Amino acid sequence: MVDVNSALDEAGLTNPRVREYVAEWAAITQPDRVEVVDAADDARLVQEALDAGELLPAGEGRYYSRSYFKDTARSEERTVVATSTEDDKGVYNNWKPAAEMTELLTDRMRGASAGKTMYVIPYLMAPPGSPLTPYAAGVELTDSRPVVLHMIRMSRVGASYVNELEDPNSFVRAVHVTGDLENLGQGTPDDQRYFATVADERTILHFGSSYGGNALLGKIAHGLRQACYDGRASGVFLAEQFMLLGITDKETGKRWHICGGFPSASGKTNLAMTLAPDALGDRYHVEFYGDDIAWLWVNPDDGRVYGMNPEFGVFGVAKDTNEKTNPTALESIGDGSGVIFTNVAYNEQTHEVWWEGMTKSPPADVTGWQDWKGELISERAADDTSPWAHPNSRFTTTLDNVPNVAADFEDPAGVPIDAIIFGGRTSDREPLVRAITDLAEGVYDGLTLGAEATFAAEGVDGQLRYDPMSMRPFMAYGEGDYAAHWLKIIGAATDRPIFAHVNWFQRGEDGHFRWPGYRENLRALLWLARFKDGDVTGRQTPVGVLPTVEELELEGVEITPEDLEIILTIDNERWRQEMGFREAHLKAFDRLPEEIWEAHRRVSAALDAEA
Ligand code: GTP
Ligand code: SPV
Ligand code: MN
Repeated sequence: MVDVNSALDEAGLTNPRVREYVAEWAAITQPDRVEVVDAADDARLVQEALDAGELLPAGEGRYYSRSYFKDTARSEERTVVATSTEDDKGVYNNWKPAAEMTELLTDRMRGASAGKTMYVIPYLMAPPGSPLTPYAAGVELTDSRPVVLHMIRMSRVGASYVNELEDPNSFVRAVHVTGDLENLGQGTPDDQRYFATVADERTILHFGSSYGGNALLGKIAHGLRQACYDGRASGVFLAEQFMLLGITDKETGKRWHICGGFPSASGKTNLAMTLAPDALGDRYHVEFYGDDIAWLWVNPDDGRVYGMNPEFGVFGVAKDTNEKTNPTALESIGDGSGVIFTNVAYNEQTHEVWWEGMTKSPPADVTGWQDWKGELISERAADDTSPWAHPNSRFTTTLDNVPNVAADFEDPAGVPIDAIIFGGRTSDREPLVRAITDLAEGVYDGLTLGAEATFAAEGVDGQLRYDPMSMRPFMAYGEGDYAAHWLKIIGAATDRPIFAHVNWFQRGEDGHFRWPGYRENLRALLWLARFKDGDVTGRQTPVGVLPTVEELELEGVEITPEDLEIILTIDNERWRQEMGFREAHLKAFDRLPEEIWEAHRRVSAALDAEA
């Protein structure tokens, strides 16, 4: 039996509840060793991972890793939320009884870390000193060293975060066991994987993966799923799959903070890290706060909604990241950044990395290049056009590597939110931006967010589906109650943010994007900020206020007059058809607040009146 106590003593981990929890799970998973992790151990752990071949060198202070080829994205089917009351069952949360899931996962994990080290990762999902600290502490147990290295980049790691808790029991118990990846039947009827958040016990049990949100439990499982549940249980906050950025108008000194939800792999990282387009760069400065998660609450002192990013790093999609689309991201993964690339293409001789869209064409000299599976490009069949990098390949880097990270990104007070935006990949119907001033209509808009799914989840790429607030894969309880909680939290603010829906992804018949996107997206946000401040009036439509062509700052944008007109127009017929789909979508939700139905009927009636 492994000596848990001396490992905890050596690391100065004193919280008695944490010690009991570690001992309990060590007895179940039966590792050979126990090691408590601190962020300061990173260099040593990186070296160990290099020696073990888990990491490969990718330049000065840059690293490369591959995950098992059947383990490259979140598995939504195998992910469940478990509680002890069926009231928590929603349409999307794959609800299961807590007792059943705990028993099932305990069985799978029994003895499954034999021969391995159990790493104990005490972490905090908040800037230190945040008012939401009681919901932010956790301890992940994992048998994977690469997972430890990712957690050190994605969250704040050290024993002090759990030793100093006011209530020693207020930490999330997050157990990750990799399992025998080659024999888990991924994607077959015999799939052995299970990723469960036992939300009312604040316990996360993930078995059968070492990739991303399946394995870094601070991020999605705690930062979104558990926090979504805790936010409602406490009545205090919202936890959302949101990016968060700041914009400063250097001419007037005005400053705005905008947060918002786009489904996985739909542009949050790119927008949050954006720079002002060249033509506007002298006037506007954009600052980065967060790219994937925001927790929101109301500050009673000024009646405003505040937001913060609970993460410490970025787990960004590599595909199409380049000098033009996201120069900031490239800088954040440069030499000495400590970045870890996962599942991109790798050159074993030069240690370079490459992904689709990093440069126009792949390297001409294929010597040494391997695809994400480790197969040599030079040995590919001539007709093999499959991508070199996995479409969900990613880079992991810390927030402080992002050159335009906001000076106050770690301010525990958070930042006041001016606007909440929703957006997704929608190839028609959704205009560039439409502003929504009414709270219920804003929440309704989030609930009816429709988008084409991406490779961030297994097996759903390209399907059109509703994704409420971009939380579909992370929803912890029923959608009707979720809507009510939104109305309650944002409704408690006396000085409220404006809502808006944005879309960078309308396409022409030939498939081209009608809007150039990326850095140009700032123009839509600037219009929204000005509209909120009353400096522009826009044009009222049944589905919100749209900018006029004159109001959008379009200097330097390459777009045809036809495309511009289409992205600033409401297709009434297409929208009225959409209202029927929305009705069916909303009807599936239990206890949907009447305010949301009223908003739906108001928008419907306005569309009918204009038909
Ligand atoms: P998760 O980390 O999975 O939650 O994703 P995300 O929402 O942060 O997505 P990200 O910003 O990484 O973008 C995903 C993909 O969308 C990348 O391949 C981007 O190149 C592409 N993308 C982002 N913004 C735009 C845009 O404005 N226009 C177009 N056409 N593509 C974009
Ligand atoms: C997402 O899929 O939305 C992500 C990546 O942010 S993961 O951490 O794998 O969930
Ligand atoms: Mn995400």
